[in-house]
Amino acid sequence: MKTQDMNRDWKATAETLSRAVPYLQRFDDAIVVIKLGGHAMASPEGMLEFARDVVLLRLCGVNPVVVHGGGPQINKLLDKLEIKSEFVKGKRVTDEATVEVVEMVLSGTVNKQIVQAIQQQGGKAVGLSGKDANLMICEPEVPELGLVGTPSQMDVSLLKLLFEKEIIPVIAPIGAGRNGETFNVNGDTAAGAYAKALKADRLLLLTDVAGVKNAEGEVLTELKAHDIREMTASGVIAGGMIPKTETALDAVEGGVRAAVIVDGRVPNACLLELFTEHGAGSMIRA
Ligand code: X2W
Repeated sequence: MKTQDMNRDWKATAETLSRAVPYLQRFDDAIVVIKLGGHAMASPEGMLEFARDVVLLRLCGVNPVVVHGGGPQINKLLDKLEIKSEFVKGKRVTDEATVEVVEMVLSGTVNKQIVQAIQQQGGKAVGLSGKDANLMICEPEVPELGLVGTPSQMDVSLLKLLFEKEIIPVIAPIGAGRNGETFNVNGDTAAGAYAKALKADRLLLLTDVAGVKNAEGEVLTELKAHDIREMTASGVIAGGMIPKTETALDAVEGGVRAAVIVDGRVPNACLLELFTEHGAGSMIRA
């Protein structure tokens, strides 16, 4: 690079940082719950970038909480073990044999990959599931789904201790049952439950789509709860977007300041969403 170009580059970096000051102030000590889906973890470069963004958030005084999924990773091991699996309305029907694999993959492999990636970027992370310190107690959701849990009691006191020590919690969506059961919880549902229990400033649901679209196919950057209801009733919001918008709605009506369906394919999506006027998806407020 020529010296002149390099100067321009550094100047742009300095200007970007300077323009971020009001956002850095707004999010100082804020709690931001980030849902990272299993698809987003497929590329090592994507993981590295995500981990670096989370470390930067922590350095900027934000308290990030990562709640992850791992659907594709679970499918892979179930296939290898020749255990058949089916989904009803986006949720995996989970029997005893399946939940054993789900916990192994989520709490074992996936959780530790994220913890390690964050630490490779210089952060300090701790891997947990809902079973640790009674974080998330669940009840069975509906009998047809077997061991799929719905969060019924949250205890986030451990997370607050971790914030004080500037440690980043990375949480697998597994819940404990009152009778010793292990529950498989949808990753979005779990992220929403943690965000509500923490009264988070933001819930960021990272996805692989551009955001919530209107009937004309345009991405809407800001929506109110009633917009979501109308668009769902009229069928404009459909398919895989429904669980995301439902989680977002439930979160903002449960005390989360705003939920954002973020396009995780955009580079540095979390930073773009929190620290620039631009944003990177659809923001939902009560
Ligand atoms: C999910 C948990 C993982 C998850 C499952 O078994 O696949 C239920 O369906 P993604 O990557 O976010 O889809 N649980 C009940 O949510 O993963």
